[in-house]
Amino acid sequence: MSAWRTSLPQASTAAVQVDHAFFWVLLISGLILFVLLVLIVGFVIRYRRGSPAFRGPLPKSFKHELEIGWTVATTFLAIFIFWWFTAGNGLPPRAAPDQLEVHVVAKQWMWKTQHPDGAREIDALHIPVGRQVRLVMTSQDVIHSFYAPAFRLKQDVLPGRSTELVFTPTELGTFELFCAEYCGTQHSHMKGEIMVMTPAAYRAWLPRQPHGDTLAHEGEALYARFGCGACHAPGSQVRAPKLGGLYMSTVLLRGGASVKADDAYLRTAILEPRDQIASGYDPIMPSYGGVATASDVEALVAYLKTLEKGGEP
Ligand code: HEC
Ligand SMILES: [Cu+2]
Repeated sequence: MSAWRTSLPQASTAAVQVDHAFFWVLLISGLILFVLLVLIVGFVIRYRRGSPAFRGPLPKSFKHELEIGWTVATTFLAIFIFWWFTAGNGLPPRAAPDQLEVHVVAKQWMWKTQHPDGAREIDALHIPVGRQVRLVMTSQDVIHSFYAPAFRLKQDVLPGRSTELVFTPTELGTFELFCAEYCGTQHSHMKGEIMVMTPAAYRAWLPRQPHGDTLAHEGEALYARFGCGACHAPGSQVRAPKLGGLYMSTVLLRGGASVKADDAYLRTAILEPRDQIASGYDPIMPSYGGVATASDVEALVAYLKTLEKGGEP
């Protein structure tokens, strides 16, 4: 939209949509405000003290249809605006095939990010322009909020749960990242930078970063440390489902319902196994909610996602 420019850069596809919607809602609200103001001023003048204007019961010619009409019309207008925001801007965009998944862990008082190949950053996020990014975020302590105004992104980051943001950066440059949820004394210092680079610069940048282990690798070690294999290994004495090829398959649950084993399902299966019990198995899996940290769970999920059918751990 060229007619509407804020002082903030519009650095993502979402930014354009948000500004567009904001502009129209502002315009509609402004028009309604204007009409009301004109009426108020008009009535104030017309019915001022001492004016001879008629003050008795409503004149016969007044149509109730008029009153019903504007009430219904503005109600539908409000519902339309609600629908417009939720349908257009509330849902995450479709996943692109080359989507870049970056894991974000917030803690008092920093942002830690990790790229798919294990590259790690603190208070910084480098991403290539034009490629869809999916941030999978969780907190190690209290509630934080990932807030990047130039991209019109804001999402709470919660302990024990993960939340996501999907966006496509469209402009090169360095943009601000804030925490938008009061999270302790250093909250206002919990800032970072989002650097949008050309794809070539990103490819060159990646290998020069300090690399942690890749998430999946880390998850494999945790899988051993937590003893998941004691039940899930093919030779185990305990009856537990095989985890190879589980990701994105359809799981039949006790009670007859079925669910797609997406990221959220895997996370819940580890944190709250009793929430959704696989059909044909006893609910004997212990909850790892108190044992595994937020980043442990992300690593375990990343590992489970790499397991192919038949390739049991
Ligand atoms: C004491 C045995 C036991 C241990 C230890 C155990 N599990 Fe489980 N797990 C089960 C059983 C039994 C089920 C099936 C019932 C259910 O859904 O809770 C299950 C279900 C699951 C599921 C869902 C599978 C499906 O087909 O829907 C996942 C994912 C999973 N476990 C991962 C893990 C991970 C990761 C660990 C280690 C951190 C682990 N489990 C440790 C017994 C265990
Ligand atoms: Cu914070």
